[in-house]
Parts: sequence; structure tokens; C-alpha cells
Amino acid sequence: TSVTWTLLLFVYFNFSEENQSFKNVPIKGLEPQRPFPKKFYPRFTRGPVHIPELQQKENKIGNPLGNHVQSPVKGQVEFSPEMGMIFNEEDQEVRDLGYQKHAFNMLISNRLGYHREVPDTRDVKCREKSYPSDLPSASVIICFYNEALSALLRTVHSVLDRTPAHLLHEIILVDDNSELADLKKDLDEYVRTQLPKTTKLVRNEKREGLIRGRMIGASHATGEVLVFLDSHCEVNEMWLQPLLTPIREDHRTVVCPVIDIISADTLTYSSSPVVRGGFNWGLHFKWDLVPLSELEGPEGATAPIKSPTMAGGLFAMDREYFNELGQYDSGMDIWGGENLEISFRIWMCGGRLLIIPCSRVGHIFRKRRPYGSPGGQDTMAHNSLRLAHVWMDEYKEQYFALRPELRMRNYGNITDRVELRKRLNCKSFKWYLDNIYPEMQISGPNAKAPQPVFINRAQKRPKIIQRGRLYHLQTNKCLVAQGHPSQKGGLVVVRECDYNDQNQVWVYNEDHELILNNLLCLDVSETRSSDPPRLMKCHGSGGSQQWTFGINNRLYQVSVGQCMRVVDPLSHKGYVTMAICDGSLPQQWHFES
Ligand code: LR7
Ligand code: MN
Repeated sequence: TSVTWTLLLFVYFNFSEENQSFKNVPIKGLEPQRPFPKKFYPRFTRGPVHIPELQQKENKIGNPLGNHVQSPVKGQVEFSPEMGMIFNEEDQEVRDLGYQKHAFNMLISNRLGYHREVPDTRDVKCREKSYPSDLPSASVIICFYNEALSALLRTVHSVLDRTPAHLLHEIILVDDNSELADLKKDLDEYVRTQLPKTTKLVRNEKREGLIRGRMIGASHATGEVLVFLDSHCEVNEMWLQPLLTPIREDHRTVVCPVIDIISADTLTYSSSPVVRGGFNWGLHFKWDLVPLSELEGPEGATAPIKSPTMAGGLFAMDREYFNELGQYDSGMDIWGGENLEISFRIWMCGGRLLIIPCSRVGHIFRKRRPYGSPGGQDTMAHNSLRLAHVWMDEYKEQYFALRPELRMRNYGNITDRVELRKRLNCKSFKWYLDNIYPEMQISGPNAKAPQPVFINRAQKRPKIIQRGRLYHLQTNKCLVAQGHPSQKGGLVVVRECDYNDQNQVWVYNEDHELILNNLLCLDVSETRSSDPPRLMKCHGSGGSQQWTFGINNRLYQVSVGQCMRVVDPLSHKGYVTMAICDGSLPQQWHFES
């Protein structure tokens, strides 16, 4: 079957010397949606600058952004935990809309602008490595559907800022028929006027999904190597050279960077442990610890690691090899399954898949996918069925044992893919399991659901900074659980302080968590920020459980961008709520040891 896609290709050539000098400054009307005080945008100034609007706010309510000044590097805005602070309804709207449409904090994303420094998360030994000078050139392909403009452009600029020009053949943006009108108009103009002409924008006339989207992107590419990225990434220092090197040595090597974590709630960039890709019999991707055997050797922690599967979004592959190996299965729709399909295909058909610890790329990890498929189908099931029937031989029974309802489900025509497997002379799935993923046998059909890469709490106990009472200055009362402090979802209120009561004792730790009586964490829903704070199980991934103590005795919630206040200081009920930080008495708290 041949599928025809009608495309509109927008390649713009009117990039002049003149606008090159403004290249990195957002142009008028194109600032990230709903600009934070205009002056706050990234500029090429060096050293701290004085920002009148900021100063004004500072006088009124204390420095609204903590100690956050322009960083000396390229005039980028320096990240601070209070970056998501809400000043007015417009900020609130950007934040709430962002969660709704993109499932991450768009207010912070917009304020960060299109450039920022990220911590160099590589092992120190990576810095001493040198790479060949004659590496192949790369076409970076970024598919997106309804992406937040600031996240997309930060992805693009991180590539432009941190890739040597001679290695970056082009960037191809594939707009998968996004429905956000602003995104279309603004991006169009931005690409045309602000980006080098080697950044191209391709538009799908109808929604294709990320799998066919990437195939379309690849069909426009002319670089030697294809590099795929999601549309909400930030590449780190020296990210590309370590990926290109093993491909230059053997064009049938496919490589992935280590995927660092960008928090959806705070946009904090943090390091991921080096793990490798696996899967369970439900055909969900999961991360596995790297077997010790893989970690031995002279290169130690910096050596490439063989990975049974890839996460899917971030990898590099020789362009000709991508075509030889059968690109992707064009019968797969929207989202899901293609990562296991290409992983099995790489290993079973004579290639190999490596994770490169010295290459690091951050990705915004969201708690939910903010979009569905056009017809509401479960595309993950459809795509998984196709891959099971083409690649898994008798082991597809393991999948059906978990998903019996899919046994009779129609999965379309797979003749082309079955032929491809024959033509490429690929090995059996049993060979793959025995040689590439021997651990799988042990876990069997009852393997658990996938876990995201969040840093393993078991290994890391946050240090306690302070232990004491949360005292409300205006009412002379203390913050306590309304019910029992072990009750999940329970509200907090202010009550008479009792200095002998363990149930009034809070711990504040280096992860900015507030834990009552060593039991539960103070938490505010990121999506329903009008809900009052509650006690919840500590999840250790920041966001809704991150609090800072700031100027004017405020108690600030990092992901909601607001301060905690007592609703009615005269009421004996003692209810608290989140509100715009204004430095007023009801918002003043003391942590007392
Ligand atoms: O219809 C669509 N059209 C698109 O162009 C749907 C999505 N997309 C774009 C989207 O804008 C994004 O840039 O495709 C990209 C991936 O979609 P996400 O970000 O919603 O996916 P994800 O990060 O939740 O999911 C992971 O698994 C997917 C399975 O199909 C893809 O392989 C994603 O690329 C992959 N992401 C990663 O591997 C990043 C690390 C995550 C982990 C673990
Ligand atoms: Mn993603």
C-alpha cells in the first residue's frame, strides 16, 4: 500500500545579514505569549541589569523573582524557584491554559524565553573526551502538534546554540497540522525572519501523528545523519558529537542520548541516572538498571551502553540506514509503539542500539498526554498489535495473555512489513530475547507498568534543613492538619500552637518539601490551583510539593506561583488558601525551630 501525503513545504530564503544580528532576540509581537514585563526578555547584555518594572514590583512586594537577575551568559534569564510567580489574572490565565493545553507550566516556559543555560549533567570524564573532526552532518527533525511556542523555540535555539555549525546541516520542523492559530502565525514569522535559512518548516495538511510525521520530516532531510527530537527538549553541552561518532564508525549503529528531566511544573533541568530501555509484556516501554557487565571496561561510566529498546523520541541514525531499515511502519497512527517496533527491528535485522552517556538532552516529562487521536482511538493498542504481529512471532501470545480483548481486533494490512522483515533477513524474536534482553524471561508476563525516569527516592534521602512549627504571625496560630496528620488528602488549618504536640511539627528539607509529623507532604494541585493545600503522600518529584520561604515572610508554592494565606484571620475555622503574593499580613509565616 502506498500512502500519499499532501504537504506544504515552507522554505524561506529571505534571511539577510541585517536581521542576523537580532537573531536571538524575540521580535515585536512574537514574544512568548502574554509577556512578562517586556524588559525581562533575553537580550545580549552582560552582567546584572536593572529592570525598572521589576524594581517597581520589588518595592511593592519585595523582589518578585527572588534573587533572579539576568545571567552573564548571553543575557539569559537565570532560573529561580520563584519564576512562576503570579502577579495578575493574565499570568494566572497563561499558567492555567498552559496546563490545560500542554500539561506543563507555560508561564515559566514563556518567562524563560528561548535561550537558557542548563547544568552540564555529564560525567566529568566526558569533558576530557575528544571527537573526530570529520563527523557526518546532521538533520535535526522535530515534529510537533499544538506545542507551546516557547518550548518549541527553546528546543530549536538550544540546538542552534549548542551545535557546531559545520555539523548542523539543517533543522526540519514538522507541524502536524496544529490547531492553535497563534502558534501557526507566530512560528511562521519567526522562522522566516529570525532563524537561519537552514531551519525549515514543513506542514502536514492533515494530522498524521508523530510516526508518519517523522517519516515526512526524514523525506525532506539531506544531511547524512537524522536526529529526532521531541518538541519540548533542551540539548546540553557537546550533545551531538558523541552521538555522531559511533555512527561514523558503523552506520548501522543507532544511538540515544541520556534523557535528562525537565520538570513539567517548574521547568527545572536535572540529571537522569544512566539507565537503559526495556519493555514489559503489555508492550510498554520501561527503564531498567544497567547490568553491571555493561558498566565494566576501561571507559567506565562514559562508555556506550547496549540498550534493548529506546524511549522513542530522541535518537540519531544514519539517514541511508533509516531508509534501508524500512523507516517506520506507516500504518501506525498518532502515538505509541513505534519505539519498540524500531528497537526490535534494529536488533533483529543486524544493527545495534546504544545509549551514549556523554550525550545529554533534557525533555519535559508530563504527567498526562494533553492530546488524543482525532477519532479517539487507542492508537497505542493499534500500533502495538501491528508490531506484535510483524515482529514477535509466538511471543505475541504474552501480549494477548494480558490483553485478551485485542486478540480479534483489526490491525490493518501488515503485508509490507512482513515482507520487509523477510527481505532484510531478520532474526527471530526468540533470538532477540535470548541475546539482547535475557532479563525478560525472568520477569515473565506479569511485568509491572512502566516507571518514568524520576530520580529514585530510595537512593536519595533529602537532607533536613529545619524542623519546627509553621507559625502564622497575624493570628499567632500554627499550621496543623484539620483531621489526623496521617490522613491523605486532609486539609491544613491554623490552630492554637501547642509546643508539646508532635502533630504540629513540620520538617523542611533540601527538596523544598514541607512534611508534617514525618508523615505527609504539603501539596497543592497543579491543575486545580484554586483548591486549598492538602496533605499528600510525598512524591519526591518537586512541583506541587515544593515550597520556598521568601521576602516579607511569604510561604511560596513553586508550581502554583502563589503564596499561602489565612482566608479569614478572624474566623476560628482557620482555613488557608493560595493567593497572589502581596506581602500582606495574612500571608506572613515564620518557620520556628
Ligand atoms: O499527533 C501527534 N503529532 C506529533 O507531531 C502527536 C505528537 N506529536 C509530536 C509531539 O508534539 C512531540 O513533539 O510528537 C512528539 C512526541 O509526542 P509526546 O511528547 O506527546 O510523546 P511522549 O514524550 O509522551 O512519548 C514518548 O513515546 C512516544 C511513543 O510514540 C514517542 O516515541 C515520543 O517521542 C516519546 N518521547 C520520548 O522518548 C522522550 C522521553 C520520554 C520517555 C521515557
Ligand atoms: Mn515528549
